[in-house]
Amino acid sequence: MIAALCLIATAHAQTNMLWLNDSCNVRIASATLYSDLPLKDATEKVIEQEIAAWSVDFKVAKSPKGANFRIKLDKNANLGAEGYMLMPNDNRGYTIVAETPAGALYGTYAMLRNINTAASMDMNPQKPAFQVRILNHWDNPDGSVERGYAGRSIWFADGKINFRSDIETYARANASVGINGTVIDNVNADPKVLSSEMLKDIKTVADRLRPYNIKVYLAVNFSSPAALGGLKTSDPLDKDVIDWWQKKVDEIYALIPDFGGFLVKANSEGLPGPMDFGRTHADGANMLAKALKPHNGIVMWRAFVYNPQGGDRAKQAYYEFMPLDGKFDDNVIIQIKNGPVDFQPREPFSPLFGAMKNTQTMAELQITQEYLGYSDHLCYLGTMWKEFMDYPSFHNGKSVVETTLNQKLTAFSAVANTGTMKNWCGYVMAQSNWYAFGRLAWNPNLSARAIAKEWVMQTITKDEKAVNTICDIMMQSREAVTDYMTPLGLHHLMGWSDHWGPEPWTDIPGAREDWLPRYYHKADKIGLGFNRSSKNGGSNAVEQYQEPLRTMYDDPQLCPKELVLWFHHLPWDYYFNDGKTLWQSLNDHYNGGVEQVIKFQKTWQSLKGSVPESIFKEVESKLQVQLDEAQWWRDGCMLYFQTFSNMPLSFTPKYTLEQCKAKLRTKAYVDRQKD
Ligand code: GCW
Repeated sequence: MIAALCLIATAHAQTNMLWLNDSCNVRIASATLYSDLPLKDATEKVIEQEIAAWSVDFKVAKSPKGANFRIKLDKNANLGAEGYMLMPNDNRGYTIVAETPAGALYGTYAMLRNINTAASMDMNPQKPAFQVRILNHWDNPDGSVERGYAGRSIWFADGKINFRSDIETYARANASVGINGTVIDNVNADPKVLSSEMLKDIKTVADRLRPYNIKVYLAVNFSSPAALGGLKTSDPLDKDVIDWWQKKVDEIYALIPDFGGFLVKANSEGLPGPMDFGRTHADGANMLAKALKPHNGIVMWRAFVYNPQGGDRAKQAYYEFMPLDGKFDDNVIIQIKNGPVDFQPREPFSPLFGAMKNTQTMAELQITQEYLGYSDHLCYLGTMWKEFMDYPSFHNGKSVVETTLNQKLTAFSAVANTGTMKNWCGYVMAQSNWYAFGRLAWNPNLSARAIAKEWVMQTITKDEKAVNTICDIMMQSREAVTDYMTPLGLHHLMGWSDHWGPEPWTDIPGAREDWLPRYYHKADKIGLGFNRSSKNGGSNAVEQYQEPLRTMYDDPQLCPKELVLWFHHLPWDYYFNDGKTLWQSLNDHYNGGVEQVIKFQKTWQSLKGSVPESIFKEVESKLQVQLDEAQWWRDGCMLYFQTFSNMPLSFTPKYTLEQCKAKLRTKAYVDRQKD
C-alpha cells in the first residue's frame, strides 16, 4: 500500500516544525482528496492543508472516482466524537472513516504518521482512551514561564495575549498526537486572566485552535471575585460570589462557546482557596462546577496540597481529599500529580489513585524537566510515565492509569515544556516528551520504545541503525538522570529556588522545613532516608497503599530497591539482598549515572553522518553540559553524605564539596532563563 502511494524522500528543511518537520520525512508523490462534505468546515480545511503539505502534487476531487484519499463521514460508524478508522480503498490509497471532522483529523494524522514511520496501518477502529488530553502551561501574563526552560511564554507578553504567527504549528503538533485541550495560563493564576479585556483576546486564541480540535481552558485564581471583581469576599457559599462566577462564566461562553473549563490550584503553596473561608475543596469545586455545567464545562481541581504543619508531606493530599470522596459534582475531576510529593525523578505513585472510589480522578505529569535537568539533560520521560501508569495499584486489580478510566469524565494532563525558543522546547530531545505525552493520552497501552521510535523517525532520521541507537539512549536516559540525582528513592535534593543543581546541604534561615532537602533525605550519623514505615517512629505513609503494597513498602528487605530511601531510613552499612551496603549502592548509582552519560556521548559520536549535522551538534554539546552537571550532582550529593557516613568514595570526584556549593547561580544558570 505504501509503495502504491509513491513516496519521495525530501530534504525540505523547515524550522520549528517539531516532528512535523518534513526534512526527514517522506512525501506522497500525488494525492487526490475527496471528502464527503464540501470543505467548509474549518477542521476539514485543515485536513486538506495537511495532506497537501505532505504531497508533492495535491488535488481536491469532486467525486470519489480517482481519489486516493477519502474522508468518509459516517454518523453511524460507532467511532465516537473523536475516533476514526483507516481503510484501504480501490484507488490504492486510504479512506478515513469518522463520525466527525475531529475524528477525520486524527485519522489523517495517524495515516501520515504511519506512512512516515513505515508502520503497518492498523485498520481497527481507533478511539482515544481519555476524553480530555490536555497541556497545562505555567505561563504568566507578564510573559514569564514558571519552571519553563525554553524561553518566554508562547501565549502572553507584557500583560497581554501575545498573538504569535506560528500558533498553528503548535496546534498542528498537538492535534497530530491527539492533544485536544490547553490551559494557557499558570496554575499560580493571576486574577487578571479573567478580565474582560483579556478574555476578548483569549477568544482569538480559541478561534485559532478550534480547527485543530483544541479547546482552551483557564487556570483561575480562587479569590478572583474579590481581587478582580471588587467583592468583599471570595467565599464559595456567598451569594454574590456565586453570582460573580456565574456571570463570568456566561461572559466567557458568549465569547468562546466551546470553552473547556477551569483548572484550580487552591489552598496550596500560598494560593487562596475555599478553606480560607472555612469551606472544603468540594464546596469550592462544586460552586465553580455549577456555573460551568449548563455550558458543558468542567473543573479540574488539583490535589497538590500540603502545609508545613500537616506532618509528612507525602501523606497530606490523601488526608485532605479522602474525607471528600463522593462529594464532588460530576463535572469535577481531581487532578493528581503522579507522585505524592512533586514530580521527582522517581516517586511511588500517589496513593490517591484508586483510593477515591466515588470521585473522578486524573493524572498530572510534568513534561517540562523541572527536576530532571531542565532542557539541558537528555531525559526521555516515556519510560517514567509508563512505570507510573502501568504500576499495579491493587485497587480492583487495576493499574494506576486504569483507576482513572471508566469514569463519566476522563482526562490526562501534563505541564508543557514549550517556550519562544526557536525549537519550542529548548532542546530537540525534549520535544520527544511532548510527543510521548500526547501519544500516551490517546493510547496508554503504547510502549515507551514504540513511541520513541515514531518520534525519532519523524524528527531525526529514518536510518534503521541510527533509529535503534537513539532509542537505546532514550530508553536508558531517565534511569541515568535518576542515578546521578536521586537514586534509591531519594528525593527533593535540588537547589532551593531554582530546582536546578544539587543542594542537599541547604539551610535557609526561617524557611519552611518541608521546602528544605534535609526534611526529605534525613542524613545523619546513622544513615539516610525518610522513615515512612509503620515502625520506629515512621510516618506510616505506607498505610495509604493497598495490600500487598503496604507490606512490601513497609519492609526494607521487600521494598523495591529503587524506592527504599523513600520509605526507610537505613544505616550506612545496611546490607541489601544483592550483598551491597547502602553506602556502596549509593556510590554505584551516583557514579553509574555519570558513567552512563559518558556512554551516551560515545554512542552519540557513532551517529556522526547518519543524523542531520545541526541535531548532531546540538546533542553533542548538550551532552557535554549534562556530563558536567551529572558530575556536579554526583559529587555534591556524595561528598555531602560522606560528611555523615565517614566512608570512602569508590570513584574520584571532579569537584570538591566547596566547589559544588559555589557552582550555584553561575552564568550558565542565568543564561538558561533567557529567551
Ligand atoms: O513543582 C512545584 C513547582 C511550582 C509549581 C508547583 C505546582 C506552579 O516548583 O513552581 O507551581 O509545583 O505544581 O503547583
